[in-house]
Amino acid sequence: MKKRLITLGINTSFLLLIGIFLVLMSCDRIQQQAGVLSIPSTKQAIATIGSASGSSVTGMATFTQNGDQITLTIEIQNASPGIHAVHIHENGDCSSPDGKSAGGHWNPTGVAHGKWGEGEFHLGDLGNITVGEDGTGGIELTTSLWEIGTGSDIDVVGRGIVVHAGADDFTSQPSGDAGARIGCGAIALAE
Ligand SMILES: [Cu+2]
Ligand SMILES: [Zn+2]
Repeated sequence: MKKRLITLGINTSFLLLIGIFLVLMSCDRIQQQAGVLSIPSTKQAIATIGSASGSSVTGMATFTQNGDQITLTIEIQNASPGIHAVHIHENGDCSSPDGKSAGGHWNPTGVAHGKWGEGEFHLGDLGNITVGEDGTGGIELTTSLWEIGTGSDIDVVGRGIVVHAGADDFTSQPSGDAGARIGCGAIALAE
């Protein structure tokens, strides 16, 4: 009698294990099917903004792709209250203390400097950030004019984000007369 009970116990456990195994298998299959059906994973690029020209500016720029739209969010801290120009510059190189290693404005379409969305403007002409009394500020921009990680002329990866001491007047050539470079960050593909 006791032996029969043990056998029954083993059989039940065995069936239970098979059951769990089958449930796990089907979950895995559902996940695989969902993977095939879902839209391609969103690509992201980031730049950590560090100080330049003796400032104490810090910040973060995040590019997130959704279909053919890329949304850029920039947040800065420890900046002087007021208006500060921010651009994408040619080089993701912030090695020089004055930020000049980032080169000029990123301008793959070869047009004049200007205001984003109005007439001619560089693809790096992001505009101005208004910084409050607490030293923080930011901008958000969504566009289909850039790409992330494609290696094309309009790929933002490998470029640099530069924050300036002054405002961009949107008319002075070639860079809006925005003054010294007080923040700089290289744009890299996020893992
Ligand atoms: Cu600039
Ligand atoms: Zn420009």
